[in-house]
Amino acid sequence: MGDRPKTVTAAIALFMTAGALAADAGPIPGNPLIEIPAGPFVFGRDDGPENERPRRVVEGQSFQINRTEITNRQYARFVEATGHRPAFYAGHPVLGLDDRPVVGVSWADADAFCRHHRLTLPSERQYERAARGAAALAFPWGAAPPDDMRVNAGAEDCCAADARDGYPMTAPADSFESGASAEGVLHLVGNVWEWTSDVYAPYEGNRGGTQPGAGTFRVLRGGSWNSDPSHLATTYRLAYDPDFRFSANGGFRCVRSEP
Ligand SMILES: [Ca+2]
Ligand SMILES: [Ca+2]
Repeated sequence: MGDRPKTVTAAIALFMTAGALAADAGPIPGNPLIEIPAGPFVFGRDDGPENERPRRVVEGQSFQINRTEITNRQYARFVEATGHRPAFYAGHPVLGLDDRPVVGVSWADADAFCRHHRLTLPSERQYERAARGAAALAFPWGAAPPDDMRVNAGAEDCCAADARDGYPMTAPADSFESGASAEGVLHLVGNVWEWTSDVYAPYEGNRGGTQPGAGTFRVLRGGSWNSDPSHLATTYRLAYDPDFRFSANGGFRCVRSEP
């Protein structure tokens, strides 16, 4: 028992060192890029909605992903530097706060932001690797179902806001540390849906037939502040009109991929 505190201290110090080594300040001030190592991971699943099938193991390349969703402060700097149109909710008393994830952006707005920083939107595969880890976790933090400490979510029934987690709408992008992924990425589930680079289509090997929106819509991932538990999943695919920029619950983050 006598040396137990020492062991605990050593374990915490090691974890912090590993975290520091894996982060790169990146091109967006205040939003470091977190290294996601190469290796096999599970993509898709067979026990959920038809469009998430089939489950298969794929070989992942290493990449880096923003630690947090892009914030209003970060998006405003991009608007100022480029003259790009502001986010639709930039002036909203809650949704427009500096530290909250930017919402009210089309797919092209999000893509332009990432490209301005010589980054791209994550592919569905990159999102899923970052969110599920190498061990096909059900959630970024593990197997336990979402709770008020880990996720900024909505009500149990579909599509209503809920403040039991402390936030009726968006929460600061840098919050809910206990919901972080193994690599330390925040809000991969909940807070705001996140645009991916992928055009919506059935997965390779899917036998479900035609899916509405395939070939034209883009995919959002992760659920948001007004999502119920069925949408707060690392595999759920939301196909959406890429030109729609009026969603108060949709944002994004960026990645840097290997050349
Ligand atoms: Ca909430
Ligand atoms: Ca999110």
